[in-house]
Amino acid sequence: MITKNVEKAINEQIQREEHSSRIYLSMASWAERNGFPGAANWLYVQTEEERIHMLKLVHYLNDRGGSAVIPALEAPVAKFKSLSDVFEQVLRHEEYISASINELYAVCVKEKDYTSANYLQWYITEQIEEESTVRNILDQIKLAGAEKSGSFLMDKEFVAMAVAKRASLAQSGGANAVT
Ligand code: OFO
Repeated sequence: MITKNVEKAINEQIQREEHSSRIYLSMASWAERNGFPGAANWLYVQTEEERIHMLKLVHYLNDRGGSAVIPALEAPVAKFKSLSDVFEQVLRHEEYISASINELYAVCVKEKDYTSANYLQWYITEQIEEESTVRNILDQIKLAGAEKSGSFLMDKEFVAMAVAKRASLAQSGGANAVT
């Protein structure tokens, strides 16, 4: 049985993961409307991935005898200055998520809930990859520069990254991995 403190902390993480999904959905919609179809594609896949992160925690909490509570969410930002502004914000958000997962891990250890701490290892590893992918994207956006040809090539690159991301999501079972 999970303790009340761990249950509360996991519910807060459920809220953050779902909020992440909505933040990326808002960014995807902006990118789609502003001539970046490849980046939009990548962000739409990221939206699905965050929803899976949220669902995994919902099932985990309920399976352990806790209660996953589905929270209200504040509206995400809808306007961005540029594509690099979008990805600067993605990076800041992922860094915030990494810190929040570390906090959640600390709560589990404090409560001597080593089962939950062990479960969270997956999220800790996932965050290393997510931060590094977004840093890499930001570097590429900077390299591509403001010129149209650079943006065009970068957007093609995004299409390839989105296809690879979707394939790896399907390989890991996608939404089925959490049911
Ligand atoms: Fe992108 O973060 Fe979820 O965990």
